[in-house]
Amino acid sequence: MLNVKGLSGVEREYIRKHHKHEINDNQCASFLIKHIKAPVHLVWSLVRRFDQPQKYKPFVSRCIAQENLEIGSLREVDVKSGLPATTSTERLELLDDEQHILSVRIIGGDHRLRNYSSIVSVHPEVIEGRPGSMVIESFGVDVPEGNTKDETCYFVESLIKCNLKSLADVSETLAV
Ligand code: A9S
Repeated sequence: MLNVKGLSGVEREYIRKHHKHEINDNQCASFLIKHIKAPVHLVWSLVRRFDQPQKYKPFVSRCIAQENLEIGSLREVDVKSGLPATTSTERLELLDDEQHILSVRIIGGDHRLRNYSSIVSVHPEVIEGRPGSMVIESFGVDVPEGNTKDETCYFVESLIKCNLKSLADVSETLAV
């Protein structure tokens, strides 16, 4: 999976190191990379807020979570109308403020993403001579009954693409 075209050695190394997903045969996994013209501390300050995904995720209408961000904390995410779900229950798996890595597992909700697990890592890089961030988001998920791996990957990747575009917009607006 890692010798996909267009990955730099650095990107491949970050993915190999931080984006491991145990995938079985009825699951699919993929990853997306977004280069953001804002420093890591700013991008990470948005990504790390497990209790407030609506800070940058456009589909989220409301989130109820315990205030103290601990491993095992749960959040109840309500999503906007027009999506194939209304709510999702999610568990904080990892929040590493040193290496800037967040991992979340979806454990419930009225949607079709079963055993969904995601990892987001934020890495410093220089973009146009200025401090920037490389954000890598990977996931693993069950392929729902009646769907193919490609359809499932395409569906999830398109949602994550929207989230990462919004993260870039919010971060770059704050960075000016
Ligand atoms: O929110 C994320 O980080 C990623 C995804 C794929 C979330 C998807 C979603 O919230 C919908 C947008 C509602 C789509 C869930 C949990 C299920 C969906 O079908």
